[in-house]
Amino acid sequence: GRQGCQIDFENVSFAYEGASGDPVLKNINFTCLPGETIGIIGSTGSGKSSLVSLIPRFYDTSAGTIRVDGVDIGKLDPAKLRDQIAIVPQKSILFSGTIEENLRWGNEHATLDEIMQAAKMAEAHGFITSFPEGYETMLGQRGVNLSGGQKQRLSIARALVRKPDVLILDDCTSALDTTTETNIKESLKSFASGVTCLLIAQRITSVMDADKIIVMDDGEIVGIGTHETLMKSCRVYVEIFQS
Ligand code: DUT
Repeated sequence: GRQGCQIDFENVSFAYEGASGDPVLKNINFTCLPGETIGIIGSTGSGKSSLVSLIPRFYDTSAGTIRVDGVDIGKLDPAKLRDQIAIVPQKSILFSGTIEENLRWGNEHATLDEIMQAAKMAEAHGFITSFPEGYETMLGQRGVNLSGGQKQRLSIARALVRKPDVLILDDCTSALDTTTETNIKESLKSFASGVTCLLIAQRITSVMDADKIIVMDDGEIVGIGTHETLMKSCRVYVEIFQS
């Protein structure tokens, strides 16, 4: 089992190569403790996906430092770093093959038992076993048609099969009802010894019970705190709440 990492952003700025104008991220500072769940909220284009894409070094910062368990990620072996971090993207990427094959992708050594464990946590085991062929069910052109929410749950399960220290969910619970979403979050709390989780969301209800919520606006953090604190102190957060 894995522990969950501490993540520190220190004065991080970032601009996409070749892009003119303002950086996409400006002077980002925050700490995420091992096992914490951090919500990230903000309008479209505010920089949420860009921020999390820096953690596995899909891009390098323009300025500032990101540390994982105290070590500058610029000094870490990228392959090792990426092995610790699982990102579930906005659009799930499933391929033609069985559900089991899709869930094993990224961790070839996973046993069927581990795969089922992950699927249970992601609230996917129920609908998978309702198919006559269960985990052998084919996906893709000649396979079953899955709903958006079912695809999202398979993507989350696939990430959990990897047993990451850091789990990043990039707005991938939008097609789930709130009960399913809540059940998944409850399971994550008991996952291994506690994964560090960054949860990007559109809805306040998706993040309101996080340990901390980061509010992004135009590339900047305009608020960090619990739901209660932000409701009292962060205009942008209240606007999202009311919209
Ligand atoms: N951007 C690029 N190149 C990319 C990705 C994004 O120039 O490859 C720009 C678009 C936007 C800014 O970066 O002006 C921030 O985008 P990001 O996707 O990080 O914002 P978001 O908060 O995640 O938006 P959304 O909620 O729509 O996913």
